[in-house]
Amino acid sequence: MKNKFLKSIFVVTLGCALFVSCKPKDSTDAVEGDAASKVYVAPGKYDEFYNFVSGGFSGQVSVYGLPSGRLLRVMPVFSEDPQSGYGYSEETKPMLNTSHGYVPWDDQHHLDLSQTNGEVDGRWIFANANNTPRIARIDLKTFKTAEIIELPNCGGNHSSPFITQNTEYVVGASRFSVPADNDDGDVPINTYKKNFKGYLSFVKVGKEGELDLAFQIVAPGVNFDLSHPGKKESHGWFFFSCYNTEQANTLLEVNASKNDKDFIMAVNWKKAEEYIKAGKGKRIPAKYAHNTWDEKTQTAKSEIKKEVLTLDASELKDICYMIPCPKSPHGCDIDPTGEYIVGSGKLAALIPVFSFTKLKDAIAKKQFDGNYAGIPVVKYEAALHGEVQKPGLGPLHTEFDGKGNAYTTMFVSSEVVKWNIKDLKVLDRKATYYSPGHLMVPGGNTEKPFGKYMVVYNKITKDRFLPTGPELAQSAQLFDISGDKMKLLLDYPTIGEPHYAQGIPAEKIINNGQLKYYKIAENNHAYATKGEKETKVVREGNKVHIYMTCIRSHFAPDNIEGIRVGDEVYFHVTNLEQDWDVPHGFAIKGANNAELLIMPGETLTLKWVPEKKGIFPFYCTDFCSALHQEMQGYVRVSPAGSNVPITYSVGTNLPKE
Ligand code: K7E
Ligand code: CUA
Repeated sequence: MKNKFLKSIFVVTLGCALFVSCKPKDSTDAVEGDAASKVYVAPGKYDEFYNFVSGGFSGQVSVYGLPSGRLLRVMPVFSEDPQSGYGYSEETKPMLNTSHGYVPWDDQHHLDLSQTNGEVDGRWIFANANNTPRIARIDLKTFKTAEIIELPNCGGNHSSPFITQNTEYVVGASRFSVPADNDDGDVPINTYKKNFKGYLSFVKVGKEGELDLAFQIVAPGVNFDLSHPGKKESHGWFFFSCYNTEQANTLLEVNASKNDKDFIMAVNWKKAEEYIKAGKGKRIPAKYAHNTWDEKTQTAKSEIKKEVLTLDASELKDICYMIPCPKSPHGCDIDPTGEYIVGSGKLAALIPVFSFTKLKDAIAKKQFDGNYAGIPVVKYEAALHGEVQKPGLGPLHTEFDGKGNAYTTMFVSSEVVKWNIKDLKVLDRKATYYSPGHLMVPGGNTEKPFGKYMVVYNKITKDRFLPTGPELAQSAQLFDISGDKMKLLLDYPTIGEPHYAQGIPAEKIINNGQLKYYKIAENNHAYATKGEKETKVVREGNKVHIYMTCIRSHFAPDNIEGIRVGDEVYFHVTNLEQDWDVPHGFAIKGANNAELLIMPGETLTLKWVPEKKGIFPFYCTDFCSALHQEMQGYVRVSPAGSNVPITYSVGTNLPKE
């Protein structure tokens, strides 16, 4: 008994000791004296950088200012947003359409800003959806999701949406290989090796940003994880990390961790383009949605595409090559010169850095070690520039500062490590709190990084902030990287689960035609009401269209009668304001969807099917003026079949004695 008690004390003490020793000891004094002044942005002053952060399982993208870490906005992309009505208004519902029907949620991991000549240009930001494979384009004039394209033939679009140096292509690929959509997918799961394939998608980006799935490369059924395009000399190539080269279909934590090396797949997409031009592509049936937002009609439409052009990587011998990479690589990052390819093996004790020049040489001299599923495997040493020795444990992602240095997050040892790209020497290491995933230097994956700040996105927060029950926010940590040593400046919580992020000098977005409001004269919405005189209520069978306007501080009409139980009522609400920052909201009692948040000059539609008779108040939800609380109205709902006539008015339906 006594013995047992002692034993348990011993276990507790040992446990504590372990816990304490795991926790970096300088957790609070890691911040140096002048940190506060470096992140202080005085009231009314702007931040220096925009920071776009993926929302992970929130499906959205959030926007922060740097260096303050202030949250500026959350932009709805792949998930419904009751706050703005995204996914609830009739105009926006088609944005979330897929070949599986309406999908109101996704898991959003990576972002990439559009580039011109290898530099971020502030036009668009692209976002991936991991679960139901999609790529979105967000317009940075309006901070609105402008387009979403679904990717057929794949599962888990993770290594996406990385883009080439002039935004020629944005890519995607299967993390979860599956049988192609048009193949018979009703096969035993343990026929993985025979029936499951990986598909790499090359989505062409047009002048106005329009997305078009140009072609897909059929690749072996492995897990494609991350990717990055070549730059400068290596422009024309794309590099994808892949794991599960064991092709396991169960218990991957064991069965996909057997091989000593997996691969980075190098794809010569310029060559692939040539094959497409030469007619080597094969059209196969596929079904995928392409959703576009039309600024003129302020309405989205969804189109289902039926075909895709494919190239087979094992038949066309010179578009894909495998570079062996230890061990279950995750991040695949290319330095600003385009010469160095960094693979981060989650289970590797070193970081391999490959040379593009050597890779090209090795391919020319056929220095191969056989092939993998018909794709030539380049000899490891032949492509290797060198290895970073003892960088830390669990390397995940690498960014660059443009001054010859790389920064790699170490998930297991909870630190970020700075090293020199040429001589591969570790220069500095700093603890992070805790278990970092991605990190971000503004422009850090382009040819021109702005190497002043670095943000590390941590997976585990534990004791960093006031506790909020079992669920804790994840956290970002801002570092100053302008000197030789990294300096921790700030911790701040984030929305959803942040994975990758992007940063850009604020003026590149501010000076790129930011929209302050929609011009009412240019509003070509099918149900726009451009002045109060045009307001009306029109019954078409059991459909009722309400052409409504709002302006400080009333709706027109605000008294509506003659609606019947079971009617499909469409409130088409136009905000007549022509001034920055004067949205109005619209909500009605009992509506089983959301509110509308209508920007100045915009029209949005809420569908409402009343299920009971009675009086239903509606009101403005956004505090817009001193008389905001007066901004309200009533709808009278009569029983089905009632003959109460349609009437509507504002200001004239005066009290009866
Ligand atoms: Cu490392 Cu999905 Cu980019 Cu998260 S992934 S961390
Ligand atoms: Cu309009 Cu409050």
